[in-house]
Amino acid sequence: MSRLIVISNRVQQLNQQTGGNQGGLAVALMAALRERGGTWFGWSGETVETFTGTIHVEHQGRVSSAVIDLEPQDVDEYYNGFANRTLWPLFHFRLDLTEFERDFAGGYARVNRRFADTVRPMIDDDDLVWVHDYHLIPLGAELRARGVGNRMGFFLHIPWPPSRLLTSLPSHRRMVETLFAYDIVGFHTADWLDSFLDYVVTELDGTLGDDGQVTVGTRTIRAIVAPIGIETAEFEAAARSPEANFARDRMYMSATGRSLIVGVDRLDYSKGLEERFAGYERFLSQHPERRGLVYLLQIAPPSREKVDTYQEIRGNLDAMSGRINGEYADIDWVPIRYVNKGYPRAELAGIFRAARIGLVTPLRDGMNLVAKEYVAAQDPADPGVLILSTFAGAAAQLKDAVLVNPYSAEEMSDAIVTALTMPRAERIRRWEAMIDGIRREDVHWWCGHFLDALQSEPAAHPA
Ligand code: GDG
Repeated sequence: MSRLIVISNRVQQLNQQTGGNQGGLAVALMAALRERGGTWFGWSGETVETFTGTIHVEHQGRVSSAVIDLEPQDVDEYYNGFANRTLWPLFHFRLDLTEFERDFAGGYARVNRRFADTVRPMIDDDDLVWVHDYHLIPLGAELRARGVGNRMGFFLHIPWPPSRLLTSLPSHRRMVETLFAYDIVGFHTADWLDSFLDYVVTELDGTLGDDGQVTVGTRTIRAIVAPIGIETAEFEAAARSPEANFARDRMYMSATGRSLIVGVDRLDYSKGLEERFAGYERFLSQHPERRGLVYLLQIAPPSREKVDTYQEIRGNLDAMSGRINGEYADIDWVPIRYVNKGYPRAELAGIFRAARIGLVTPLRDGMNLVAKEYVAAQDPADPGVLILSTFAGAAAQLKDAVLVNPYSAEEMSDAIVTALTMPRAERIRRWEAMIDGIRREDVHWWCGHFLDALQSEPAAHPA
């Protein structure tokens, strides 16, 4: 098996494998690296006044991490700028929130060059290079320019937007063309892949061949669907651990017989939290007979706090939860428990297990791992119900969830009633249908699927 070089914006610390607010990407990639051995390269999260290119390396068994510090201007323009103020909103269909600044694009290009310069000497001839996500789209082209002939793959963890939205990005053609430096480009769903292919045909005059082949000019790459999974076995076990049982009992005791509805999301506008609160409020207003019998626990650890829109959404959610609680709470009942901090994974698993409903309603999401984790944590004999947005990539696989349009407060309210009144036999039938796929296509399957595709490409780039 070839060694693996994973390159992503941030790198998971080797000694911190559980707990904290770990993104889905981190959980998935650490599992892949432990399996194959290799290096994970990225930004340390730290800044230095002047960029030096010094690499800080740590080893643990067959896995090492290698990180570099960036300049404050890099962080402003590349990370908070182009990645999180331009590409993230644009790729989540939020043109209204997308900021177009030349400085952002310049900083993005500069940091991709800095990544390429520093990681280049760490790449041996036989290594597979796997680049992750929207922060690093042009990195493959920068590495080719530095003589890297290795097989290189790119995986996009977020949606690919419709062509008509993407063309609003001033440098869209140049950016998408750089993807043709890779050998394999992967997406979570057929929808995101189709949007990519549509762009390539309409904007780059590309042609499509068999088996996912896409040609632009003289370059042919393969574009594939590889839906990410979770560490299912580990999460199922975590949900039965003493920590999980403790968290579950804590929930039961504080709930005094009420049904728990749970949401767990990074505080991000793509997760549809305001719409979720509005849907829950609709449920409370339309079903007075059910008030006092349920409560919503929304766990939302803050993220990207340097970006204004993230501060705004936090303010809006504080106001909404305060208003809804003010309107509907009673002396012994609060309808929304809204918590702005993260919990260790095992505790989260216990909370999921205690919840009668998992409410996962992003407005747009590449995949959404929380949906899969909620299902994996359930008691097979008495599982809860997953309410899932049709706009999450996960909806393509989890067809036995109660699917909703997250923009519709009425649909969300109806779905909550459907879930609360669903007979146990139907809950078990739906759960069995979902857990089956979540077990089969777990994160190890995902890595294998992507890396097999990459490994089987002919090395078409002699250095
Ligand atoms: C991006 C894409 C795609 C959350 N709160 C806590 C906590 N989490 C964990 C969850 C889950 C992960 O973070 C979030 O993953 P998601 O997939 O839901 O969302 P993003 O962070 O936006 O991830 C997404 C993903 O990449 C992978 O490709 O699915 O579409 O946007 O694992 O459990 N973990 C802990 N405490 C928390 O409070 N320990």
